[in-house]
Amino acid sequence: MIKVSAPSNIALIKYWGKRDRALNLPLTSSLSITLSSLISEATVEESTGSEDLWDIMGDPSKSQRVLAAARKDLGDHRPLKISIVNHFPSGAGLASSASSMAALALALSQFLGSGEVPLQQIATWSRLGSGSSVRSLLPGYVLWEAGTDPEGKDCLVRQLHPASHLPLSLVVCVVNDQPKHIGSTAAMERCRDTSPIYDGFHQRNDADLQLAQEALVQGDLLTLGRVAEANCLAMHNVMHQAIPPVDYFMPGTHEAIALTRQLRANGVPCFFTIDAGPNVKIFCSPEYQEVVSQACRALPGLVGILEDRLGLSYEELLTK
Ligand code: 2P0
Repeated sequence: MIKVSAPSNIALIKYWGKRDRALNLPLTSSLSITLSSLISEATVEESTGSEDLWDIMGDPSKSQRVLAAARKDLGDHRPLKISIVNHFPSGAGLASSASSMAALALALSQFLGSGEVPLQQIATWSRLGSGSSVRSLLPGYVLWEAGTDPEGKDCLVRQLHPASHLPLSLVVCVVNDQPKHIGSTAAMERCRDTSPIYDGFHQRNDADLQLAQEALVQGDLLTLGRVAEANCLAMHNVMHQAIPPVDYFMPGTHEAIALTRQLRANGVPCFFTIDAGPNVKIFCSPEYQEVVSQACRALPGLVGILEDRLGLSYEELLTK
């Protein structure tokens, strides 16, 4: 039996559109931070019956795509028993599909491939379950390159910097911990088909990504935070202009955005980002985590707060 865990990741420059749906290839590159404690755990063992047994929350189709890809590459078709547990709310825009698909792909690489499978190949399996999951395979600041190859040969994931380069803490304002009303894939497709600013969002990607990468090299959190906020709001504008609109925001979302701006005006350098859900992730240097978290506790529209940090090394990621 193999048990592997993988952390969630949060994009600072977002992935919001595919160039190939079947292969889950992104239109543009994205940049993320890999967390430490918001994790999913995948267990793989041989099934005693003649069919695969699944013990996972929700629809197994994403996991089945990951398993099919691993089996095809490794030629091992033994029936398996697979369970996946998310140690934080699932399907609520906290990237549980990213951590769970990354954990599953890693577990399969160990169980079926004896740990000998190259990272980019594991990423290919994981990507078929959830595009953004490839970024959870590496710690620190991670770049997922879109590439142009129709089969995705140059759609690669790589670490830009370890977490220690620019340590960050994260305070997640949980506005709603229930599964979202529309999944990411369907929401991206509605945006592609109906939002007049979908193409514009992807055209600005290069500039945002370059600015973010330069800011990272300089250790310039202010510039990184500003471009991350702008990129996040641009992505949500794309959604808000879709027909019908994809609107993940709730009253607590607006409260947390306003609080972040107010804290910043009061000298606390913190920044927000929001994914496909209403929950707001506020990031800051570790020394400001407590003041941010205290301020968030006073917001009436939240159902909870989660705290995490960047911090895993390669070794921790693989052994956690
Ligand atoms: C991201 N999100 O870059 C963006 C920002 C949500 C908002 O990647 O369709 O569940 O399975 O590839 O991986 C959501 O991602 O989507 C996502 P699919 P996935 O983090």
